[in-house]
Amino acid sequence: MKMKQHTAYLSIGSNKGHKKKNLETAIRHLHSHPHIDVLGVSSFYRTEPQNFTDQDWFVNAALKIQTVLNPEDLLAALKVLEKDLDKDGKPFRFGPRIIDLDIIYYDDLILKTELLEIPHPRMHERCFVLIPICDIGANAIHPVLNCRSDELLKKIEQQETQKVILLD
Ligand code: PH2
Ligand code: MG
Ligand code: MG
Repeated sequence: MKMKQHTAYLSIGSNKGHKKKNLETAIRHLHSHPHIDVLGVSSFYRTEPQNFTDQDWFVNAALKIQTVLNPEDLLAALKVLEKDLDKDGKPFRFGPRIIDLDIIYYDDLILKTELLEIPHPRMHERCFVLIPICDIGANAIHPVLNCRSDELLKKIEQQETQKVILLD
């Protein structure tokens, strides 16, 4: 039986160790995952830390994937990968980490449980998420705000002072 395929957008970030290499390693692992196809990878950006600002800058990117996994199983797969690449884990919420993988969109699903919220609850305030998302999914619709991703970015671009610099 053929399982239904879903399209999801992920945000990926690292601010510990060799950040660019960490992203590349995580993307390689995702490519070899039996239930995940990586359809698109954005440019990489050097980004100023948000929330907890007294830490190293991040390298951030976004991924478009196709998967037969349901949202909870996809989250579990991403957590396994985060753990595999970072045995120590992050020291505290929003703190430094080798790899962070977040689900931004999953089809046009709206979901809020104790474990998981989709779309990601802070994505529309974050240039470090929206700029990479727009590289690969400018027309992806935010199902709660009912708005294209490039429109979300336009709304915050003017007031948002966060620095996001294209990595060469
Ligand atoms: N992730 C956070 C908190 N702050 N700042 C940047 N620039 N990039 C991130 O990926 C990031 C952050 C929590 O996951
Ligand atoms: Mg995160
Ligand atoms: Mg996370």
